[in-house]
Amino acid sequence: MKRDVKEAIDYAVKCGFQVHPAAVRLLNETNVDEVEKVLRDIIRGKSIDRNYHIGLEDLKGYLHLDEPVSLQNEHKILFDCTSDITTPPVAAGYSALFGSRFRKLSHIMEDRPEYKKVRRISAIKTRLSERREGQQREDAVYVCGLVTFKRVDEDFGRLTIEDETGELEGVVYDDDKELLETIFIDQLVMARVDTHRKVVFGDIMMPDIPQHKHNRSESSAMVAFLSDLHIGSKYFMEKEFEDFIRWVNGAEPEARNLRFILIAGDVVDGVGIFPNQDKELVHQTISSQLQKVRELLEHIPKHIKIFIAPGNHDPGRRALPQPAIPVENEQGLWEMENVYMVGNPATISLNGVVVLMFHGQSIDDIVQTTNKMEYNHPVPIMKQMLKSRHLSPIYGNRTPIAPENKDMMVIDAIPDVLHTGHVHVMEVGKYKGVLVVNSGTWQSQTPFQASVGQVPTPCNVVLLNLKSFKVVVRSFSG
Ligand code: D5M
Ligand code: FE
Ligand code: ZN
Repeated sequence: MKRDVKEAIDYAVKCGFQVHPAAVRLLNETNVDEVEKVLRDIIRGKSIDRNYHIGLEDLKGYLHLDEPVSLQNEHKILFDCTSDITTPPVAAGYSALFGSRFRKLSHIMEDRPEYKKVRRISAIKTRLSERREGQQREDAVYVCGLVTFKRVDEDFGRLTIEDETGELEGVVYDDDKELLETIFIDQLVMARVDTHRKVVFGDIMMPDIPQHKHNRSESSAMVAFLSDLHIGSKYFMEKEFEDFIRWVNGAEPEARNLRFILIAGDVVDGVGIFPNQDKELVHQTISSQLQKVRELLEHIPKHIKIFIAPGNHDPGRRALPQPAIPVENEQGLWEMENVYMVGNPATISLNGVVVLMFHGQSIDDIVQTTNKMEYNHPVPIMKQMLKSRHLSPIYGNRTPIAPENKDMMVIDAIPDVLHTGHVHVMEVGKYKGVLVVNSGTWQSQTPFQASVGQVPTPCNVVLLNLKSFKVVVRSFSG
């Protein structure tokens, strides 16, 4: 008998337990790390039930030996911006980017009956001047374009819309004014153009999504949503994260059915991301931070697939869309058999359930420029992303956006789940059948966050059963 196995069995016997010969055989024949710890954990569970026999089933259950074959863990990366990222010249790039955005989002609008009444802004302006010269009123016309300016005052709102032929300024009242509050700068809208001396926009519409019937997995495989680990920061809650990993290796039903872990950015704290960051780091280089990531993730069983997308603290490029964390930074992570490095954003199918992962840096600009949107409630912001069919509409604020030829931040296909992070607040909601998850953080409140009154909700894991679509939140905060 192997020495560690013998010692572990002696320990069990000392605790008053009998170990079935089949279980002993299994321990001898398979390579089990920390055998004594395995028996200790099983004993702890069994003592509560006053059951003093350790059988083959107990071991198989604990070691997940029966499950990997019975629960599917199929994935498909449906979209990863990494492969589409180019670096065209800036000047051509931005007009190309906004042209692409305009076309993609207009295309979504084409299904609506009002779209037939859309006229180009240059044509609308011609009509307006003819009308001022006393010509006949015509049927309602609509405009479809990107919002370049908005302001909401006490009595009315102001709105400027642009298409490829020009800009049109107008005012909005009542319900449209309410709606204007939640509209993002640089998103696409369609609106009726009424004219009484000045332009009035009415019936404002966003691209939006129809009621969505989500896909389901055939088996009850679970996915865990994570983000904002900030490994390398002295505020990374390593003990709690290790508790999570211990739980993943344990015998609770949700853990035993876990097949996927998604990490939506800010995996590491990075280097030089904010002034004097070095004073808040325990690992001073990107590579030592990523090595630590690998060391931690290596304790996750290999039948669980881990998808890692970057955030604004991770290496690679800073502007959106962001390619996957480069292989040069930590080859070991790329080489792990159950780790998949993807870009930000990325769309992944997990047993047929489609998840759109996006770190969520644009939330900073949305909070700053949009009324009624706040850091401690990311869900309404995420719903608005679905309504505007765009992950990062606002250009020219804090979130750098790259001059790509194609706007990869448009939500072309409707996902079953929208997963973001960044704000360090865990919140879950639903919009027209789409599950929206902000996965919070594993970093305690930083001095910066304290100074601006941001209160994170760390160490909560959102778990989704891919068959029943039931969500459970498991807390590891002490
Ligand atoms: O962002 C963590 C949280 O802190 C997120 O809610 C944004 C906020 N944050 C970060 N930097 C700033 C600045 N400079 N101003 C305002 N709010 C900020 P993270 O990406 O983890 O740093
Ligand atoms: Fe973060
Ligand atoms: Zn972030």
